Amino acid sequence: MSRPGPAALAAALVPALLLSGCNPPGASSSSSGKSGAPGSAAARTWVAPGEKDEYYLFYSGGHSGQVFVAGLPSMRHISTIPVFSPYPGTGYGFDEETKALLGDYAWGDVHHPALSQADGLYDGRWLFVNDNANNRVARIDLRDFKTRQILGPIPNSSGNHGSSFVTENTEYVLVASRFSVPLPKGRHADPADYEKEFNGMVSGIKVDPSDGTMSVGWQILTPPFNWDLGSTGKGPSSGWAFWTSYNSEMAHETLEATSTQGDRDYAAVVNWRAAGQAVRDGLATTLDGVPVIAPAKVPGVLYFLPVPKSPHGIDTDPSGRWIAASGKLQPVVSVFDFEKIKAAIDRKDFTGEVRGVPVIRYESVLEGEIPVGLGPLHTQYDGKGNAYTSLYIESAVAKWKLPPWTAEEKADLNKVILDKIDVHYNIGHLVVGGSDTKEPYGKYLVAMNKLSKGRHLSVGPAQPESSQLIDITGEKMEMLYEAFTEPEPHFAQILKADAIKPIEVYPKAGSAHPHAIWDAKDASITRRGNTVEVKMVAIRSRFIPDRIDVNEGDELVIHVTNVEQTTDMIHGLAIAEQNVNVIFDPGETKTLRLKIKKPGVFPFYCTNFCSALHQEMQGYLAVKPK
Ligand code: CUK
Ligand code: CUA
Repeated sequence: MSRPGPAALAAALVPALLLSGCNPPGASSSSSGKSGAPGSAAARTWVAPGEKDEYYLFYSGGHSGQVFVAGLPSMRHISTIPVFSPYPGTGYGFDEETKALLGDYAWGDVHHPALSQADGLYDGRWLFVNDNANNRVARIDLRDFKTRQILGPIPNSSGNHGSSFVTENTEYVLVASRFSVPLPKGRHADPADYEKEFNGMVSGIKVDPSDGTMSVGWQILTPPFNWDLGSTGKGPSSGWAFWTSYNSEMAHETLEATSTQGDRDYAAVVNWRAAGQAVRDGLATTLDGVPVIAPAKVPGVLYFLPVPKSPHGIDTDPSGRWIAASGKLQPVVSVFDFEKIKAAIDRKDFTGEVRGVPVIRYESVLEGEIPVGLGPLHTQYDGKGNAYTSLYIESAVAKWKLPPWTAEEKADLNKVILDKIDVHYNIGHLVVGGSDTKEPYGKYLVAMNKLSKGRHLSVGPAQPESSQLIDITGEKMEMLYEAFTEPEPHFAQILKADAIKPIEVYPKAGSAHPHAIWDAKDASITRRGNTVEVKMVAIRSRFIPDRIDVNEGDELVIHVTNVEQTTDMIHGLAIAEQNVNVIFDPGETKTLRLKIKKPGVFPFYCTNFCSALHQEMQGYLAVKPK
């Protein structure tokens, strides 16, 4: 008896794999004539040595507190940008400036990155990210991929999940509270009095157009709903923003059971321009130093819109007219027409109010409920009239057609569902490049899956998350590649590589650091009382000075300038047994400060392999006992 050879086995396997909805790696599916691009998936994701990717993928690192940068289509991890957590790899959190950025916190929970925009398009200046845990927002500068500001904890706001969402010209980064707390913060109240004593908040974080500096512009008080995901308007919805909530029941115990009793939850429809105007008109009250608007007293800033229950996402399409909201516990996406929302507001077509906030009539503004599948979360757009919704329970992405629909489609909205693709496993967010702008790139979709369940070499019981790259240029979506990611991506942004031009060195000419020195002869050690201040130069392959003498109990301050002006020529200063690890990019000056607590001689050395004599780049900190 002969056994089937490998070729026969493969032939039997291929149809099975195709039936299961996923292509074997490297398989060409262009034979179906429906996929977008010619060539095998392997060829289309291969970026040869020396070549570069077409797009940046910025994906949030969840509770790692970081942002990861990968290239598309290769999915290769290029860089880690530390934001809310120290990162010894780049010395983040060890020098005085980044220690001050981190403040009292050693971590954060990054969920939603948002690229800055000008006229509804990415302008390549900044990336904003939220900290769900400690109510903060950070700004990363895309000139050098470094965190430059962390704002917060934001007053009167708790659980900053509903951010960051950037307005069309980066006037604001909009933020909504996931958790409600008694206000002002610091006041104690019994959680049993949740409905009466607790409040939620929507905040407009103002962004200075000259340098991106963020400050709290205004806040709108809300009932204690749990605000979740949002998006901003454009076109007809310009000046508006939207969030879904879960728990409109205002329950405080065992949310899993009680918060899912209602048939519908509410979305917030916020007129952010009107909110800014209300503050300028003196209609806000100051609470914890911030202007807070009570919507019952300032009509026109906040409306509620019923949405399918326990929703997780609400996404405005590139035209700004269609708004898709989905409820995890209902297998549909509700599509709303903003023209109708505007008209309903103008003619006061309300079904009632909650704490003075009008509730818009659902039926008046609904365009249709699309039966996408089980567990719909987030929707993205390709700019060609198609929408893509992640289906958490089904582990799939559904592609569907935006309105306008034909009469026949309207009569049976199953007909607008164009395609479905399986992902592995349990997708949370998904991203299409530029989906939140007027002009999406519409080429790739990245599915960010919560579980990988053994699709990689085993690394023990804790397994990484899986992200999958899908080609959306054709009629049918096509799986191209799968990469494994550090915990835990929630959302991402895709930016065309040529939209930015990061700097290669910090130029000597533009150095404004007050303690920068560019010449070895300017190196110095100065004692003032018990403080010893050192100005040091780092250059291949020496520290100047390379000997520092201090006394036990002194305060030591070292300013180091890496005087290199060559790309990627990095030095680092580590001091043995002093918890010092500061890293300097070419042309960068950093300051570190330490209290000398013990006598002895402590070698210091360069951490970054910088030349053939890198190992020789060392010195001594000599400490005399008291
Ligand atoms: S998310 Cu924050 S729970 Cu769907 Cu935007 Cu992952
Ligand atoms: Cu400088 Cu190694």
